[in-house]
Amino acid sequence: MEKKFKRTLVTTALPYANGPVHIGHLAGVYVPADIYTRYLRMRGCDVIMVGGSDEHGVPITLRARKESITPQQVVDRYHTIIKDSLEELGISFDIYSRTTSELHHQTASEFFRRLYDNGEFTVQTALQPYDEKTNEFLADRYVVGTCPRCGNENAYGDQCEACGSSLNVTDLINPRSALTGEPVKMRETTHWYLPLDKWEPNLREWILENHKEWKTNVYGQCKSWLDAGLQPRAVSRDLNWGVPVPVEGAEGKVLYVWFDAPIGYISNTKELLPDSWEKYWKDPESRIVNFIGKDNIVFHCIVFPSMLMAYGDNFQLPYNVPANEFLNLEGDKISTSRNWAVWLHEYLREFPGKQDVLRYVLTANAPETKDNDFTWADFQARNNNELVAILGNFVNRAVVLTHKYFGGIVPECGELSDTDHEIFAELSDIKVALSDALDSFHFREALKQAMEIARLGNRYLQETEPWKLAKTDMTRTATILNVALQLCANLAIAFEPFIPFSSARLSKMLGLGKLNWDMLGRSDLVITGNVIAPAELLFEKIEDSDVQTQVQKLLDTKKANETAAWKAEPQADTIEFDTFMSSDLRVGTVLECEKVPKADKLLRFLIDDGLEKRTIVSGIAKYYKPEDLIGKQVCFIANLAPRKLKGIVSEGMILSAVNSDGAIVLITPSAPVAPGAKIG
Ligand code: B3M
Ligand code: ZN
Repeated sequence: MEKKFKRTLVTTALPYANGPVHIGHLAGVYVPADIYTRYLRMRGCDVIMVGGSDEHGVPITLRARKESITPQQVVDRYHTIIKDSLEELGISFDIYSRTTSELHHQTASEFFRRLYDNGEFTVQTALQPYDEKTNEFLADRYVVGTCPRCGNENAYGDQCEACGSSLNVTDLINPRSALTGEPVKMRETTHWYLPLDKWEPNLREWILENHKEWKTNVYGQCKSWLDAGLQPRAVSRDLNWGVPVPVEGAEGKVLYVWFDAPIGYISNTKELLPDSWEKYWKDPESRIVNFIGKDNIVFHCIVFPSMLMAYGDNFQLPYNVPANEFLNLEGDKISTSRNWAVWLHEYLREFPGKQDVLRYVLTANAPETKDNDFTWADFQARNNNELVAILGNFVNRAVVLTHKYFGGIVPECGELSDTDHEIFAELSDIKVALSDALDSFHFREALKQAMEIARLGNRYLQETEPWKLAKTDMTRTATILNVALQLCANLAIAFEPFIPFSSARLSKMLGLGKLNWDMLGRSDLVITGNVIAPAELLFEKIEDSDVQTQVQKLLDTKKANETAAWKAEPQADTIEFDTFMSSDLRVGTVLECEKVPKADKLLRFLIDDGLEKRTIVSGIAKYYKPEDLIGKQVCFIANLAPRKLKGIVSEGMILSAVNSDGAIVLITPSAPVAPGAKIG
């Protein structure tokens, strides 16, 4: 028998406020957390969901430098975008706060101070890169140099973005400061370390012995960390953005962002419930569930629990950490810096009123056990073939038929047939499977079960054919439509955690009051004699053109990235002036231009060069239409030895430039000049 809990605290990973949130964040964290919380609310549980923006850390300072604004301005901007867009998606936070709040600074500061006073930290001195021009220590990200693996000259101190290797500052060849370009010097600095090794036996017992039921990806990662042996971890940094280390002599040092961020869960709870927050954290009858992505597992299962144990005072460790894997986008890793993402705030603008479609697709395709791929084709297919064709279609048929045969009044349910009994028996099986799946954090499975109710409904109408019976047996027709409407009401309940906007519309259409989970499975939810609203479509088809627009947007991003990654070639060896002067460059006017047969790259030009006419063959056919070039002026090398191309003697070479995307662009004079004019 599962332990009963008095209350539940749901936490969601705090997104860095250095960019908006994208579908990866949603699928990994916010949508599953919201489903779980809504489900518990429907069950009448005492549950709160807390979240907020993670506003400290180096990435935010980097962004601020790049844009020449302050870190505070960066986080103000993104915190608002993130908060508003999550709210619009229906992520039903009880509080969404931020780590720059005064309460958080106080809470994190006090937390550190208690560990410090209790002697929970060790102090270590290490060498850290230093910029002597600006007189500051540099975070690894602030050091650039040559990657020892691939030779990229702009690799960061923690990672080379060209080849993907993770690096240490000391691996870089010629490390220099990203701020000033100065070569970095290594200087000694002192930091506080949390000896994770001290907590290893407790962690082993807590996770490896007592939480074998955790998701295998989470359990496995914890086990490999624990088996590798834990090391003390630095919890402070030399940085001027963050929670100052509350210890004398620690000027210029702040708490490491991963030390203060999880404390944010505590600060948020405190801010929400100033008088009763403690019971969510310290009562063994509370259960804490941390929704996170897989890259955050070590911090939530090893580091933060060690901090909580070091703090003592009855702080409870999480009941579960149902971390998800990653969601990719059209086959590529989602990346904020490469703008390879579907941004939530843009989606909301471009698909107004379609919050539920995104919620549905991200759940149906959630990366629960392995990385998954989001594609726009799948988005469209799931909307059109599942939401529209199965769920929307069933509800629409039931409501339309009720209007057609009973003027929109819920008809009376007569005696139930065997088929009707079977329907309700299946419904009650679905309820068990659906609830089990939700309790065990299997949201994809849960969604599938909810959809089973709509499939059941469609099958029921198909088998009973009330539109035929209506001609002969209105009593039976009434019963069938009553059953169908009861199924619709059950759908409103079952789908509420997943697609709350549609559930609310459906519930309103049927005139239902407040819904709760206990009602699921019942056959008397829609009241006989009540009038239901006219049918309105819950979902609409997504057209090819909508999807194409999105795909095109991604293609444009890809192209922009390739162009951005383009670098001019290194300069060629120096030549003497005379060498240059020996090439005879001129301007000519195009008299004729045509494609060279059987050579798809080549154009044949006839050029007026001021003396006579000359033929030049040039490989630019992919980029220009021949007829567009007639009459234009081009630049060419006049004294190049003639060569034969596809049987044509080419007397010179037309000058062009190869653009960053590989396209060829002709070089032309900025104003007309006399044919044969010399260039130099
Ligand atoms: N901001 C990392 C992330 O967004 C971090 C999570 C903090 S949760 C306490 O992946
Ligand atoms: Zn590299």
